[in-house]
Amino acid sequence: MVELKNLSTGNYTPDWCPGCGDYIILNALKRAIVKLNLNPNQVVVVSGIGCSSKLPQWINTFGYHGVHGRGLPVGTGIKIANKKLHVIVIGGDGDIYGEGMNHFIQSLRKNIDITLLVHDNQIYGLTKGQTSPTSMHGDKSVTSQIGNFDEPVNPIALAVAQKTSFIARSFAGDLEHLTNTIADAVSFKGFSFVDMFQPCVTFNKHNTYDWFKERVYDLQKKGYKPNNLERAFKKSIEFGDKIPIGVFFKEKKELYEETHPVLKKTPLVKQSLKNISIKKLMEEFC
Ligand SMILES: Cc1ncc(C[n+]2csc(CCOP(=O)(O)OP(=O)(O)O)c2C)c(N)n1
Ligand code: SF4
Ligand SMILES: [Mg+2]
Repeated sequence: MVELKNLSTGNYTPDWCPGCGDYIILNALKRAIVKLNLNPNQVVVVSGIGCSSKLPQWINTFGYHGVHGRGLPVGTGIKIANKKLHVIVIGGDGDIYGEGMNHFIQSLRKNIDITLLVHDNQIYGLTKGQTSPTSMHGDKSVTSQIGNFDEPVNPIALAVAQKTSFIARSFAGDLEHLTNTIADAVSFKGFSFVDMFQPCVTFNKHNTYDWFKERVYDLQKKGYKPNNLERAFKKSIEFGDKIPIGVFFKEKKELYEETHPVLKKTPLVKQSLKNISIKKLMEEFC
């Protein structure tokens, strides 16, 4: 079993607000890595910008804290360069479904073996509580003083529409469910996506731990089988007095990096440049 060093035992501690769901997600991710017996040097955690995107700073794997909304293309690039690594992209609802929405959709349709974990607190936390893509219709915020006019983005339904190979949702108020769902997503061979309800205790006074606890139920405990797209779509639009968590859909598909003629041989970083003339390449592209 590997032991993950926690930077918070050193001079630094996360600066998330006390009670923030980000602490629980960080804890669950570490537990999942230990559960899968992964060596931290086999794992890269990539993020964008936001409270949630600070997570790579607090885990002793490789990490990349990038620019807003761009975790997915960076993670895709890392996987293409070295398919032996476990790549985990994390971000907030603003980061992935707002600034990074185009990358989100493109990633859902490309079956690269990376995991996307979204801290969905239905608010822009870091910038002090603006309406985000998943804020509920009618919710008030500093940028929606008379209530949000828009319908929230439904990330699970979007993933179902793209037949994404692993689609799940979990909740930071249930550490065991979250740990197991993250472990299942990371060990799944193919693009795996987990939307995670993550209460922002400072700026989102509507979608609290109690609010979710009254509503969420575990699909798998109800005997739901995640092998049918139409059934998955029906479940994906259920969001009211009852809200499903668990695996909505999963299906093994051809992997991009195992099908592409150049990538399938060996990881790009291990391929020789001996017979390649950089000068010729430069001439071709300049
Ligand atoms: C291109 C760009 N636009 C806007 C910002 C300002 N900004 C920083 S964090 C953030 C919102 C982050 O919200 P979310 O992704 O939901 O993360 P949270 O803080 O809620 O975890 C914004 C708009 C930025 N840094 N870069
Ligand atoms: S502002 Fe919200 S999301 Fe950010 S650290 Fe505080 S509780 Fe967490
Ligand atoms: Mg957010």
